Amino acid sequence: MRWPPAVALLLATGGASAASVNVAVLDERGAPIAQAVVYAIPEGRRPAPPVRGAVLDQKNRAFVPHVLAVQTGTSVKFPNSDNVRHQVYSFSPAKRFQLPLYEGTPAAPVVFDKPGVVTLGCNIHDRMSAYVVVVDTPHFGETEKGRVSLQGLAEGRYTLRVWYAGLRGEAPSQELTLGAGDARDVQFRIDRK
Ligand SMILES: [Cu+2]
Repeated sequence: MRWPPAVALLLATGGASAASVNVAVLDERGAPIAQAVVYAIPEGRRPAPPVRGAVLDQKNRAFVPHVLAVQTGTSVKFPNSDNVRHQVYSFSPAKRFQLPLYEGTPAAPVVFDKPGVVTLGCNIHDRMSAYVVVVDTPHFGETEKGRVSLQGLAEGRYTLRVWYAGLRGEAPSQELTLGAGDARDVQFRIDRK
């Protein structure tokens, strides 16, 4: 399960000195980019491994959510909430796998052990697609109306990156140095043409 942001913040920091970054992700005309994953990689510090798993469900012949961000090393469960069988697969270099054809819950979760974007499909339903965005940090979030807030960050230097479905080339990035208690506003303007 995933904790709501407020709870996750308390678990991550337990204190008032944590910094936060409010990120806007906009296209070349200033329109918000939805379902963009924003993540902050700490510089010179190796984040603790993930303690929680994640779930990518299959409902009404679609993956839910369509974009799932996880920290490297996270195990993801793939329940099937439909009454038709699905067969989940990926050919992406960051994680190649194929689950057996199944209903209900498959025997074991899939561990995403390398960073990168993993594109998922279903062998039975060509139109089903999803992305697991595997990042080397516990500090990530997904934009809603082009905005996302990363909270509970320790002070230090970070590289902030953005990924969204359809991105061509390298993930846009910005360097950031956070002091204790900082609340920073950052904007990405991405030319989508
Ligand atoms: Cu399917």
